[in-house]
Parts: sequence; C-alpha cells; structure tokens
Amino acid sequence: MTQENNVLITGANGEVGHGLIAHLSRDAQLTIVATDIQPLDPALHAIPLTFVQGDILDPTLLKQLFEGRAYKTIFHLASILSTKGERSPELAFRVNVDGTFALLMRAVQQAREAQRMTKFLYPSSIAAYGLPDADTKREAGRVEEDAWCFPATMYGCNKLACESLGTYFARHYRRLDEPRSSYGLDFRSVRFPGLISAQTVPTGGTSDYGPEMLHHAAQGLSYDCFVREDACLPFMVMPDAIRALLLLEAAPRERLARLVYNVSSFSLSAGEIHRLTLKAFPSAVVRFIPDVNRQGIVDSWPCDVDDTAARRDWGWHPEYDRRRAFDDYLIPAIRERYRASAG
Ligand code: AKB
Repeated sequence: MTQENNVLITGANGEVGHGLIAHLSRDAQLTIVATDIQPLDPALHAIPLTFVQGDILDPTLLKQLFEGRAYKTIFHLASILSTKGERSPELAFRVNVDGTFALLMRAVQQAREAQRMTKFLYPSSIAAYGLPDADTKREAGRVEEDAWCFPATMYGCNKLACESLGTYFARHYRRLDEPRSSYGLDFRSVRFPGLISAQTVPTGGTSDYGPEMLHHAAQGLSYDCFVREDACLPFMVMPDAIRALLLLEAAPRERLARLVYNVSSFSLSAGEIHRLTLKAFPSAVVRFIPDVNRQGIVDSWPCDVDDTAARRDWGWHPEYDRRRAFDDYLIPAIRERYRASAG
C-alpha cells in the first residue's frame, strides 16, 4: 500500500473541488481519488482521476475509498454551507461534523498502518467567528485567529468544532497509550473568506451575493441582493484559495506555529461589488432587498481578518488584490464563460 502519490478530495463537485482538481491534475505524478455525493460534474470528466460516488456519512464509502489505498494528503472539502446549514441544522451537523470525524478516524488509522504521517487539509471559514452586531464588527477591524470565536451559525459552529477535532487528532489522539504511536495526522486548516470563482457559482452560502451579482450581470439577468449596500466581508478569488491550500500543504511542519490560519486578500462592501459589476457590465440591474436574517449572519462575520501568521509561517500572500481580482481574473473569465456557453 503506497501513499506517496495519492491524494483524496472529498466534495469534488464543489467550487474549491473544481479548482483544486484542475490544478492538481497538472502534476502527472499524482493519483487523484475524488468523491462526491452527486455524480462527477461533466466539467471534470476529461481529468484523469478515480471517482467514487457516495455519502461521506456512509461507512461503505469510506471503506471503498481506503481499501488498498493510502493517501499522502486528504483535502476534505465536503461541507454544507451557512445558509443551507441554517435551514437544515441537523443535516449540516451530520455532514459537517460527523462526516469530518469519520474521515479523521479513517485518516489516522491509515497513518498508523502505513507508519507515515498523513496530511489532512481542512478548509475552515470566517464563519468560525461570531461578532455580536454590526457596530462591534466595525470596531473589531482585522480579527486575529483566536479572537471572537463565538460562531452564530450552525455551519460556523461545525467549522470551529472540526478545527478543534483536527487539532485534537494531530496533537492528542490516544494520549494515554503506552507507548504512543509516532504516526498520525498532520492537520492543517485555513479559514477562508467568501470565495469568488469565474468558473463556478456557489450554492447554499451567505457570502454568495458577491459571486451571484457578477454571474447574473454577465448573463444579462437582474439580481436581488439580500444584504445592505454597506455589508462588508473579506473575499478571495478561487486561484488564490487553491494557492493557499497548496502552499499550506507544502510548508515544512516545523515552520507551522499554528494548525489553523487566517488568509485574506481584499475586503469589499456589497455596494462596492455592485459598482465594480456596473463598471464591467453597465446594463446590470441590481436591487438591494436585504433579508434581515441573512444580513445578520454577514454582520456576525468580520470585514477583515489578520493573516500575519500565515504570511510569516508559510509565505502566504495573495496574488490577486481587488483590482487584479476583477480586472485580470473575474471579469475576463466570467465574460468568456458566458460567451462560450451562449455560442
Ligand atoms: C458561506 O457563505 O457559507 C461560505 C463561507 C463564508 O464559508 N462561503
């Protein structure tokens, strides 16, 4: 059972899954095993990978994924996002926490059997924070990893719990065993801001108004934005999100002072996203019709996060600031995407 070149990606059909699979497939040495509850998205069919369809909560799926295979790295992306999680909290808990726990258990078992460390990359979220109201959010400014960890959504609670579980598996799992195994999980996590991709549109999140506004405008569709114009969040474009995961994966363990890191690139209000959208698509029609409950979720997330630790420990820096994100990536790629699908 070799694990040298195997990577496992859960939630393959999601936005990060698409970007990560496309990126990793450029490395001919890697064997990619991908899983999702839905059939593999046709957009990924041309990529050489082993796809196993199934539910992360189904022990048969985990058995299939690990039978005769070990992984050097597991990217556990499968998750129910914040808005869907508020609508189905029990399902969110089961998928986000029970699913992650089951995978952590499998991963630690394979590490011990293979007598190698297994890297476990876990995308967490700004949803792990919970500021009580918009005024406190304004005063808090750039929030550090250990401040304001009082999540106000089921999804945020799940993310914070799984950060802790991953940390537990990496540092303390079976701490009473004599002797203790030297092999186990090398858990690493980034707290992502709202992500914006030119290739895919998110589903079930709360930061979705950013990408939705742009994708609607590019298709000539009007958009009702569910937050106020002054609602501010940190955002990041997908190529930087993929870079963040891969930089963190590649970092030498001894350089990592933490297991969970903030990463940031730019912050924008919904009104600013609207202005940037109008600049590119002057006939875009956007109406601001705030939903008080979804606005409340955005008010509980910081407008900016402090990513000093990621910059210091593993050389994180975004390649796309707000200008480059829109002018060099989002606008041209989204235009192209809908031109191609119209033609
Ligand atoms: C969501 O809105 O739920 C996600 C997130 C910020 O993690 N995009």
